[in-house]
Amino acid sequence: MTSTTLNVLGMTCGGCVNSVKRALATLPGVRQTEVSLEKGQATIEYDPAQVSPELLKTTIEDAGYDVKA
Ligand code: 9UX
Repeated sequence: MTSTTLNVLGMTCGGCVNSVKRALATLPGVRQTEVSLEKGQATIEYDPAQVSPELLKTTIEDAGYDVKA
């Protein structure tokens, strides 16, 4: 299992946090996500055999937010 923290731009309320969590939860291989509205960060625990960091990023972007490494 691997963990990464991504900077997520554009989250402005708790609903955004839930949107990001929901989007990530649809990906096979994602085990756990912690999303901080205050920090604007998502920490994601995932199986690198099943999901790539690039897919984590594009999934958050497709949900309507921006990701800055
Ligand atoms: Mo809150 Mo975010 O009303 O996509 S859910 S701003």
